[in-house]
Amino acid sequence: MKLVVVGIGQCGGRIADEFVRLNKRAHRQRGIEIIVDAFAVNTDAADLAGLTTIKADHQRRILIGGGRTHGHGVAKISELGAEIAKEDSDKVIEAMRTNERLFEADAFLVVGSTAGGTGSGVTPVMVKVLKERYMDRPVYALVVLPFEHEEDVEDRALYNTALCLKAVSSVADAVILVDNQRYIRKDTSLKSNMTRINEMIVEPFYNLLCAGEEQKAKYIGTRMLDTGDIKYTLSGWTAIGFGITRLPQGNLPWEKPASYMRKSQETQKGIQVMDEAISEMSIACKPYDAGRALFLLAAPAKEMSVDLVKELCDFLKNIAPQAIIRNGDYPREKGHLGVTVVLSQLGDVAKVREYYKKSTGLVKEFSQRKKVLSERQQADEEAARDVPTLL
Ligand SMILES: Nc1nc2c(ncn2[C@@H]2O[C@H](COP(=O)(O)OP(=O)(O)OP(=O)(O)O)[C@@H](O)[C@H]2O)c(=O)[nH]1
Ligand SMILES: [Mg+2]
Repeated sequence: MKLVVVGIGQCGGRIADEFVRLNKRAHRQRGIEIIVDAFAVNTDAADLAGLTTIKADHQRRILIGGGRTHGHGVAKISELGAEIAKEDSDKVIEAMRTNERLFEADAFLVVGSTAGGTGSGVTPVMVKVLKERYMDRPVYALVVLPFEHEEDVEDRALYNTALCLKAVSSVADAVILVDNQRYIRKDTSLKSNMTRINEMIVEPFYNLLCAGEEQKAKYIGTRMLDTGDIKYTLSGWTAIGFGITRLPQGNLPWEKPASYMRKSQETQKGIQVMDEAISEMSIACKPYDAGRALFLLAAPAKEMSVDLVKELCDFLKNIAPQAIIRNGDYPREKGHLGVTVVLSQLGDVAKVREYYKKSTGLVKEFSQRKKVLSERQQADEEAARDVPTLL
């Protein structure tokens, strides 16, 4: 599957940058292309300059709202981000049109944070505009939820998140939820290491996007997972996860287990890795609530059997009994066994519901704050009424 990636705001731009690196890796290691083009869109010029891999021209790193923000961002005000996006989205579409190969893309992926003003405000508008312009392509959103400590100290982070989730879910074909907090569960030192977190966010997409793009027969599985399967599966709230394990390298006869043992070890390993993928999903969710799901098994051809695929299918069916499951095998990994899992059409995501709930109180508070501010301004003007003006 080939994507056009559009990164919004600082977080979105950096993750789009990471997708470009993933594409370079696919090219280098496998000779295939998974990203047709990538763009970074921001209201902040310095953030755009800080990217490293997206082409450094004005058609790829696009500053919007320059007239209003003078290139300094929208300071967390998502409403301003959305207004700017409505005015300036043409700039992005124009830039995309300069790429004649854009139509080779199977889908668009718009990426942004839900807490940032630019990410939360611009992402839903961008998705809407792309859907209107390219009606025959799905437009997916990947949105990054804030760390807990950000929610604790800044109620704007919560409020922006609720606004963004509501808007983006009403326009995107699927919303892939990525919870920053989940990436530091095992290693809190990662909190300050955004690059590492971003690598972990994009990693599950590697095999998923590559599998359907393979041309050589030896890299095409018994059941190839292609673009059609992914498009069918992605719908509504979505989570993605990836697990991997190194396979024993024993090549000498006495290092090889007997075939009956090998088979049960193989199945056990496969299930273990799938279980890891599910517990490492990008957002905490209940597989039981998924309406659609897919999994991709990647391993050396000799390590994959029809039985293993069947066992994995049964395992997933067991925990996601309501889901229509698509699956595939990808004979590519050397010395590793990897499983990618996507759970989609999630009926109920507790975290999303929590954001909506917590923000209802804030709606009143923010409009009250706005009112107080304008009353103060009025009082100031009133007090200065009799002072002569110099201008
Ligand atoms: N995973 C990840 N999260 C990030 C990254 N950069 C920022 N964030 C998160 O994104 C949120 C802040 O949003 P930003 O993307 O910095 O803000 P913005 O969209 O540029 O909007 P403004 O700066 O308000 O105009 C916070 O929750 C951060 O934790 C990143 O590179 N990776
Ligand atoms: Mg910013």
